[in-house]
Amino acid sequence: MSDKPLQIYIDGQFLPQEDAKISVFDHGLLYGDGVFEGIRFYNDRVFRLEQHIDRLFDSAKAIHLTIPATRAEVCEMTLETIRRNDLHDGYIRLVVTRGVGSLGLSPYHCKQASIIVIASTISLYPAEKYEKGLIMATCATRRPNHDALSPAVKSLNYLSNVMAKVEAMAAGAEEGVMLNAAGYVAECTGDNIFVVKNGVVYTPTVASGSLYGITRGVVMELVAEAGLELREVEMARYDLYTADELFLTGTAAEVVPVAEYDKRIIGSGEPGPITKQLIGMFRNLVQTTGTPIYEKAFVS
Ligand code: PXG
Repeated sequence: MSDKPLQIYIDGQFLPQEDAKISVFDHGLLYGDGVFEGIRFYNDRVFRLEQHIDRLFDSAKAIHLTIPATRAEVCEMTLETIRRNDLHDGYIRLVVTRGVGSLGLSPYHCKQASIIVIASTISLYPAEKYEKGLIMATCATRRPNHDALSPAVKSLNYLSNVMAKVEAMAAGAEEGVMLNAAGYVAECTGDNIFVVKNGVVYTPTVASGSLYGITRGVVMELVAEAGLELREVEMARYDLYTADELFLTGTAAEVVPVAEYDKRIIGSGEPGPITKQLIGMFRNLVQTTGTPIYEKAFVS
């Protein structure tokens, strides 16, 4: 990345990063009241932009938050933020906070939600992890139950994920598996999870407590394209321990193999053939599809 300060979009203005600030009375800060998206762009194209914007609006609707812009406008502010920073490959953090209110939980004192777009880069796992696989452990912290906070909402409340990440790292692992209240596998702290067993690909149902991951959806499409069978199931730790292959999906992580989980070596201990095939297909797709960032100016 260059030394030029990033231009950050906040509520209709582009500000240099040192001036890009929000109020201490914003309920996003006071209560984690808001929603967000993490989006990637590759080779001058934003990957699955519309799907991310749709999920953002769904998350907002679920928490009774009105985004003060249309979907098309949010797409355009995202693209314009990348253009203003003259970036070609990178990561977008799109945040909608409840906005400025009083010191009290009620969101009804917050006049208008704030929209923030940051276009930058993200540090992935080192390249070696895609060749060798990650080490994972089970976290003590559970995914929130559907009767607490819907695990499908991509909210600004990531404290349980942060605690789970701390637990995974304390166990000497790089990522952690989060279970639901019943003890079934939900997902990881910032990624969805997939198992390959006897040539069939499995992933936990969203009802198990996972996010509708955009990368999860893409990998489900790629599994079908590869002529493989995919099953969404309730999954226990046992199914992960005994998997032939295990891999994670996420916007930041992309598709990354797992080599070891709770001290059990997964499969042969090396990324398996189906994982490798899906990584190849995914890399090809992100480089060749997506919403163009810079071509729009030429459309009459
Ligand atoms: N589950 C959770 C809890 C997530 O936060 C995913 C699954 C994967 O979803 P997508 O749509 O990205 O395929 C996520 C998203 C990070 C980081 O710094 C990770 C996410 C979001 C923001 C930051 O690792 N993961």
